[in-house]
Amino acid sequence: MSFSSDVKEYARSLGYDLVGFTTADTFPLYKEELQSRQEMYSWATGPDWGLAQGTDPRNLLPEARSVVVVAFDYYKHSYPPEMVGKVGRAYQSLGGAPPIPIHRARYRLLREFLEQHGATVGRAAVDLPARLAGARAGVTTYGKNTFAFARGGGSFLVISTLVIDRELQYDEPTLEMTCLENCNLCLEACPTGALYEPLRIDPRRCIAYNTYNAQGSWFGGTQTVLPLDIRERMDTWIYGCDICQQVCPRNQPRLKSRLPSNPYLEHLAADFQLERLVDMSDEYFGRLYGLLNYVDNKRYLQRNAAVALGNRGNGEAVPALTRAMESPDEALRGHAAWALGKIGGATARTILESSLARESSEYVRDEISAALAR
Ligand code: B12
Ligand code: SF4
Ligand code: SF4
Repeated sequence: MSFSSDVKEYARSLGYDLVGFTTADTFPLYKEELQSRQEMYSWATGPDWGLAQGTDPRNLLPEARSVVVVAFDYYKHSYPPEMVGKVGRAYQSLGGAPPIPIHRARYRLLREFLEQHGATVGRAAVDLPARLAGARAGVTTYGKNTFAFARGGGSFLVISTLVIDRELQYDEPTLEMTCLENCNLCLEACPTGALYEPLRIDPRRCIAYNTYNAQGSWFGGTQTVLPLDIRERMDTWIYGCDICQQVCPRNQPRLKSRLPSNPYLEHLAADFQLERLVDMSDEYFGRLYGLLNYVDNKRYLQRNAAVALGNRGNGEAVPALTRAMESPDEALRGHAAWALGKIGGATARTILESSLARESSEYVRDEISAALAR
């Protein structure tokens, strides 16, 4: 067997569903996209989050010759209803992106295999354009929602890339959009208008971005207060968003199939409640951190959970939000006030009024006043 087929065989034995190879040539389309939408991606192209570096695999390995692209289908088990609509499945998935230990281990094994066979592997290639690399390596095509789709399949994939200094037998690129004729369901369903035209998203309006773009997050953001128009549209998402995938006809076979449950997720789901998240202890945050680790501070998840409770609009949330109004964290108090205003009713109003009487933060006072004026 050749080195190329050995690599494919080994990657499949590790559980990867798709494997393909492309050259280490630059990605001009990617450069063009990032340059033409600089204001949308400025948060991701600076020194903290160097997407722009990904336009050239040689930035990861000067002697790069090839890119190995692997994709893992994370929809092989069902997802607990308690967490669906709140946490994106990619994050719930134990096969998710590298920070999740099982995926990191799989990725490390593939890297070691390549090295043991004489290849030099570039630094962890998180910054290569995974979707474009997937299309160039013949592994995936595009949907209007910007997602990479498996050929003839769905988009519930996480994609990883490894840059190496060896030549491989390259696959035929599949750089095409394979949407159903006249379908625009994803664009119509995106609640914030983030998907503003086929194949283009303004990340700053994406619910996913807003849930974890925060100070200290991997996403290099600085946002603590969620924009009001985004809050209204976040529904109950506290980490990620799957809407533009959920509505896609090409994902329906998987969404509707009866799949085995995942015992670990079921275990987490048993006490996964928005009320509990608003109030969460450090110990509980530690348990969730394995899945929700873009933010390094529980306050952002607490804030998101408060917004989600407001959007759920159920009066049962008032006690948890009342406790949140006593938190030392201004951002949490401000978003809890917004949520109480959204829920409305006499009890919520009384809590808001008494909170206003003792509140010293100008920002929180403004949030409370706006909530009372609803
Ligand atoms: C930054 C980022 C985000 C940002 C911005 C997303 C974005 N689309 O730019 C935010 C925080 C919003 C985000 C959210 C999510 N992300 Co994200 N994200 C990334 C990251 C790190 C870079 C994405 C990127 O390159 N953006 C730059 C823009 C320019 O690229 P693009 O949107 O893909 O645009 C493409 C099209 O315009 C296309 N194109 C342009 N013209 C033409 C013409 C033709 C003919 C064709 C065919 C194509 C084409 O080329 C561009 C390059 O791919 C990648 C990992 C990586 N290193 O690649 C993961 C990644 C894209 N994310 C992923 C996931 C799972 C998500 C979420 C679903 C998570 C969740 N549940 O909430 C959401 C989905 C949001 C969405 N609709 O994309 C997966 C997607 C897997 C897949 N099947 O596609 C990736 C690949 C991570 C991974 N390792 O698997 N993400
Ligand atoms: S993930 Fe949600 S908010 Fe982001 S583009 Fe898709 S539907 Fe819109
Ligand atoms: S919902 Fe329709 S338009 Fe959007 S990605 Fe799926 S097939 Fe394409």
